[in-house]
Amino acid sequence: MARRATTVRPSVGQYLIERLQDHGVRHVFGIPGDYVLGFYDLLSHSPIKVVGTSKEDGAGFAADAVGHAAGAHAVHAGVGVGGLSVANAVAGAYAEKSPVVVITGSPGMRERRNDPLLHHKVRTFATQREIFEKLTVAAVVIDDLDTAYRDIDHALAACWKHKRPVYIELPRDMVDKVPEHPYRRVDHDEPGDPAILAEAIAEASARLRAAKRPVILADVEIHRYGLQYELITLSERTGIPIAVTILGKSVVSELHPNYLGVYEGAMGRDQVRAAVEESDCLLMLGTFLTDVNLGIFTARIEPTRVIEVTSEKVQISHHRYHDLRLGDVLRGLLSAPLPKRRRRAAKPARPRAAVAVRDAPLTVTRLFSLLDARLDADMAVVCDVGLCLFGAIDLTIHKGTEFIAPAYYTSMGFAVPASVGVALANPKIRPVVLVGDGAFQMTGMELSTAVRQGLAPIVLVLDNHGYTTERCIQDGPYNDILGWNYERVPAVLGAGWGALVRTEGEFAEAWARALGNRSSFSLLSLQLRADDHCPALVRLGQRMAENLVATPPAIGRRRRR
Ligand SMILES: Cc1ncc(C[n+]2csc(CCOP(=O)(O)OP(=O)(O)O)c2C)c(N)n1
Ligand SMILES: [Mg+2]
Repeated sequence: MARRATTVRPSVGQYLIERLQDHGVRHVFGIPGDYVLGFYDLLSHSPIKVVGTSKEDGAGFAADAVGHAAGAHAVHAGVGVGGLSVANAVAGAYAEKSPVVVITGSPGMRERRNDPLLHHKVRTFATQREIFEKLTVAAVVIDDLDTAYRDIDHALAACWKHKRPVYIELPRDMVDKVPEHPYRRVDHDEPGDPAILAEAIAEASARLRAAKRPVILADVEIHRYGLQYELITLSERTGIPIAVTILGKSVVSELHPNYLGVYEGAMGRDQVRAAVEESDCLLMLGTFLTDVNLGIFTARIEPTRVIEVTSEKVQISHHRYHDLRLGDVLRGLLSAPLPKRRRRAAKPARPRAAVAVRDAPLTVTRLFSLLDARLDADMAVVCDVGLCLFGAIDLTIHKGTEFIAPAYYTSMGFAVPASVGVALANPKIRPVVLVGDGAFQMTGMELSTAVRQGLAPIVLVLDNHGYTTERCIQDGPYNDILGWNYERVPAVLGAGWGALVRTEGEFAEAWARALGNRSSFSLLSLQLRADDHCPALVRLGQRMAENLVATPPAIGRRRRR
């Protein structure tokens, strides 16, 4: 991007709003507090929409979900109570690379003189910023009028470049102040060194040309940097098939003939595992080597056969190239002379039309088959942590970036609030929320936000009477929770539609009715046995139990209904 110089003299608050818009922010999620009311007033007179949530972590998950699809998003959280409530969601955005801007209104600079005990203060006025320094790539307090514009630009540029959260604290008496001096605005977007890029591309393409069984393993950074088109073009031009990790799932349409499936070491399907592990040149694009992505480290990938390209480095066997941008490397590979191979991935089977057996009790395996056959290109699967995440691995996502899950940081409570962000970011998409009963009890009240925003997610609550994922690792009474009548949530909220689903027939009927309900949310309370697991979860549970506890796994030891 070319440097552009502009002379601007808006107030600090107006400048922040302008720059958020420049970075594509269309919504700010959060809850007001007295220290931020001035900024809220400015926001409400701007094109940015303020979306009130029930709790700040809901705001954080909603913003994070928008960031998953290469958008920037902002969350407001009041100092102390609000800021610390949003911290977990911001930590997840950091871990999984999502560009979330945290804005905190705080006591004015004049009020801070003599260090008074003002409400919401934890230890000092710096405490919250110090905490957020650990959770973000830039944490600034706009306390100096001479550097205010520059500090805002610095934080937003860091957010955009690293696709990670930043923290901007706005003392309330700074919002309306206008800096005295004009400012030369600079958009930092420095290209990498062309000589390093050329050398990296030459080495990578020579390896790809020489390879007999090259495979691409694509992951999360392809979503975050919006490089889906480049990825699929590279695969189509060269005939190299694409496998993805669970965190990168849906980076390409899973109906594409070059798509292999989700790779997750020994936890995944054998055909995908073999293709990836037996490849003589594995091109890993934007990959995070996390325990979940690597099937709890059951992955067997030979480093000398790998070309690893991330936003931070290119590593080819033991050679490393730094200061390159992921997009430049992908585009460089696209223009490199690479042969077109005829060998293609076996075309993935379209999901078969699973016919519901009317009175058959619903099981986890059948639920995912029935659901797979019913997903379409206008739906995004927004998935929480638990059994649903492992079951969802095998769902067929029709378009790109329509599977959204915290598959590395794995914070429960993500999906319901995230679906609000997903639907607001793209109103043409209908979120299908997969959430366990435990996770629903954490943030399900954000359906209230969906109602206020006129959204119509289809929420599938997998009610297996507690923490089944934990039961797979180690069972005990601490995995039981209070049973709720989830299908009656609409009565509490005065909106939406709910159904209790015990059989396949009831699922088919409730799904059809939910599809037709475009005016508000639909909630299907899916009654499942506590000891009903999907195969991937059983494998994960065994693996984690081996790692974490001395006693053998307790799967199925305690039977529930
Ligand atoms: C915020 C948070 N707290 C605790 C955990 C640990 N944890 C992982 S899975 C799980 C159980 C999930 O229960 P539920 O949502 O009912 O899904 P299920 O496993 O039963 O399908 C727990 C407690 C977590 N990942 N995140
Ligand atoms: Mg559960």
